[in-house]
Amino acid sequence: MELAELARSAGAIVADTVVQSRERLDPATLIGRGKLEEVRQRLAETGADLLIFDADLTPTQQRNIEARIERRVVDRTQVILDIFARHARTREGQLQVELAQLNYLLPRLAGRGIEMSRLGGGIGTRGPGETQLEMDRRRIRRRIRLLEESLETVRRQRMHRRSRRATIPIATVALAGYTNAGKSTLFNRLTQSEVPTSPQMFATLDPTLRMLELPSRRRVLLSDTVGFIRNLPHTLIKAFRATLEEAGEAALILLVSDCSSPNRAQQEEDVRKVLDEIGVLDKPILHVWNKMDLLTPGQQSALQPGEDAVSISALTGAGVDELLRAMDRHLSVDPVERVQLRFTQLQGRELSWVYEFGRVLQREERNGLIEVEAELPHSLRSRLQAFLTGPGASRP
Ligand SMILES: Nc1nc2c(ncn2[C@@H]2O[C@H](COP(=O)(O)OP(=O)(O)OP(=O)(O)O)[C@@H](O)[C@H]2O)c(=O)[nH]1
Ligand SMILES: [Mg+2]
Repeated sequence: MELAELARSAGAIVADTVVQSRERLDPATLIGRGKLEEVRQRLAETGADLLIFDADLTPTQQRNIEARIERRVVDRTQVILDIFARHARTREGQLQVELAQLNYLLPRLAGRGIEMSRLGGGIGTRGPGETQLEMDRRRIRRRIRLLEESLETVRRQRMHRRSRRATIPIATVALAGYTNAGKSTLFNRLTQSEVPTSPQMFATLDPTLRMLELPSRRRVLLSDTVGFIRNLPHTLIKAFRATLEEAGEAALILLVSDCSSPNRAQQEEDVRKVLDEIGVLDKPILHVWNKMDLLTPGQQSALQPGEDAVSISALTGAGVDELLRAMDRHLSVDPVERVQLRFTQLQGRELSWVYEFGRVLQREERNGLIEVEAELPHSLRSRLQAFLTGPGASRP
């Protein structure tokens, strides 16, 4: 069960699982009175000290249940926040997690206030609990504003870096997919990097970019980033918007899924929902069916990838060459073209772009001029319009 995996990734040991299917949910405690009693007994028997709900609880529900079972109660969002907090490494990641945590906490504080003011003062008086709470709340709001400002700065820096990147035209390919699908494993294989990978969920929080060369010799930037999950808590989408926006700048999205998972279709759908929410569903998407090695030969041959999908194993490397070729095909927004160019000795910067982002087929030096035949992505060709010679030189 997914919640059990989440709990383990957050460092919990799962003692027991209780399932309730109920048409009508109890507004006060979500699950019914009888079920709650059963849960209370199971907690006592197993000695568990924490109850995790696979749903989002309102602050009031959380308090009511805690009062009834006399144990700490957390909901799914809180578990995910905990995992994120464990895995945030960079300053930006830590700011984003803290912001999400405080936004989660704020309305919950209000609920506690009622209790505290009851404890603290009589009818009609503002008890010390209430005053304390107001102070806490004000402090938290101040901290939230500060975090939002810091993140806005980070976001501007990121945009700035992106626009600097854009002056050197190079397409970004973004990895997206459910948590644990194998994005980082694939990233490492393609770019010979060592981003940490792990069977725990949400191993990656911080976006990473690396250069990658495709079979056409075209270079792209590959980005690895945070994984998605069913009902990704909204506070997290909001906090991680800057990170997720990387996908928005991509020329191509690789939607990685674990084809050995019985929930593959559902997970893919969930990822599409988040992509839709951050407004990038109109980008070209190449589906990558990963973990093919876990399928039986029969299951493998039943896979029919088609034009928009490739089946691979990031672990063994099977299918990866085909994936690279497919990436080249899907980057049709910036196709590679063969051109002839002429530079003077003073135009070394532009010439170096040709070497860096294209493939030089031939080079000759004549009367102090450098003549080059090369294959270039269309975007770079447009920028080097003034240097084109030979056929098609005046074509835009
Ligand atoms: N058998 C098999 N295991 C794989 C394959 N690709 C990845 N894994 C394993 O799946 C687990 C998750 O891989 P990651 O690369 O960390 O997954 P991710 O998508 O980056 O996950 P998050 O960063 O948590 O979103 C790791 O234990 C990997 O070793 C594969 O092709 N075959
Ligand atoms: Mg990862």
